[in-house]
Amino acid sequence: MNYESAKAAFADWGVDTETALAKLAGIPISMHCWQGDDVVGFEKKSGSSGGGIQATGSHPGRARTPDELRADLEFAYSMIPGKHRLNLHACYLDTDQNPDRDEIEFSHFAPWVDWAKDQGLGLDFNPTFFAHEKADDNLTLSHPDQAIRDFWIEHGKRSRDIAAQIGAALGSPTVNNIWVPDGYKDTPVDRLAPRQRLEQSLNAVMEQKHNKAQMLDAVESKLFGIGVEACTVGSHEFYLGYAIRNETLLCLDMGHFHPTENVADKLSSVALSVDEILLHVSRPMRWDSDHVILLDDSIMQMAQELISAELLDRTHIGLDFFDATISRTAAWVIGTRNMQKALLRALLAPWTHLKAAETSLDYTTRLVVTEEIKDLPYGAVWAEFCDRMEVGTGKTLISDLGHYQKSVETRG
Ligand code: RNT
Ligand code: ZN
Repeated sequence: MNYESAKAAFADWGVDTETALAKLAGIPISMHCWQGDDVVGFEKKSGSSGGGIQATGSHPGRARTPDELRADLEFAYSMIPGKHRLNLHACYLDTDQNPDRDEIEFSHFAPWVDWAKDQGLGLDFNPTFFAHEKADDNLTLSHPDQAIRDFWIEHGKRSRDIAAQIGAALGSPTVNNIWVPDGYKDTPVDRLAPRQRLEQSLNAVMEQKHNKAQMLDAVESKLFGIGVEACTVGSHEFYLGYAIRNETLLCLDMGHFHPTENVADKLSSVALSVDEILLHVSRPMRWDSDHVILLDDSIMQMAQELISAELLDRTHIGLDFFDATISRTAAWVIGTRNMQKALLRALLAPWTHLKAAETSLDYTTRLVVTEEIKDLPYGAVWAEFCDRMEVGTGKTLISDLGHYQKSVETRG
């Protein structure tokens, strides 16, 4: 079906495809740097990520340097319609120096900022509280040893400063998201003390107030990770309370809840208590396995909530997955486009009609409509969007992704 017929099909339902396309073009997705190199980073030391997260697979082409990662990102962004953001982790610094985590400075990230400026991208940031000898016990900000806590507090403070400077340099607020792996493999006898320590450490990290036009604080909860199955110090309840009391953003990672929980359902509730939300859109499979996101029900429900509850203006959409068994650039492109496709579908839904049916308790109409609109020609509208944004679809996309992948396979 061509775009004009698709436009007419949606118009029949009272939906204007042009409005939807214009809205979609203005929704930035924060693409995570760590899909490009399997969460390794560029510190001058070797080692795996630790902290209960792990990229598995050995597909050729992993980016080994900041230049390689930037080249891969440029390619990926060229395959994704619209203007987006990059989510950097502190361990992705770009410098000849070898600062420890408590020594990082803005200058270590300046090449990223120059590049982002050049590319017209916004940047987000994350302190890295894992893959370090002082995190080997899976305890950082909640560690019983004050010296270890102080080390990580310094890292957290510096990250916020760096994020604020990045935001100032780019003229767009940098979301600085704190996730710590802290937890216990086996049942702790005291769950309160580590949570009190985490809270005190976070307070120390956040002590300095920053201009919200430059930096926004976010905190990310988790149910469990590998090696911390019995208790995660920064649980959902912990951070929900923390975010409300301290007026930070709350980060909801879709892999950080019980598998039967519907993370989309949390948005509207959380939105009543916090001003802004950060999403880590991900795909858990049995656990926090961080698979590339599909255009599946969980992602579409998330997009529906954002549109139906009008939460787009207060939600920062970030992605969080890492798959090393496939082309890493393709993983970025497929996942980011799927998030956009889900948003497009939600933008094309006849919300007024659906909400009117629901308010009048006419659940039959609601069900007929939600099921009938599944047959509408979303593909033609998406193809038009890609066309206008000068990015390929279908076979062109497949061959472009394939060509690029071939070009990086000699990396070794
Ligand atoms: C880990 C969290 C966290 C990380 C990144 C690398 O379970 O989801 O967001 O994936 O910080
Ligand atoms: Zn996450």
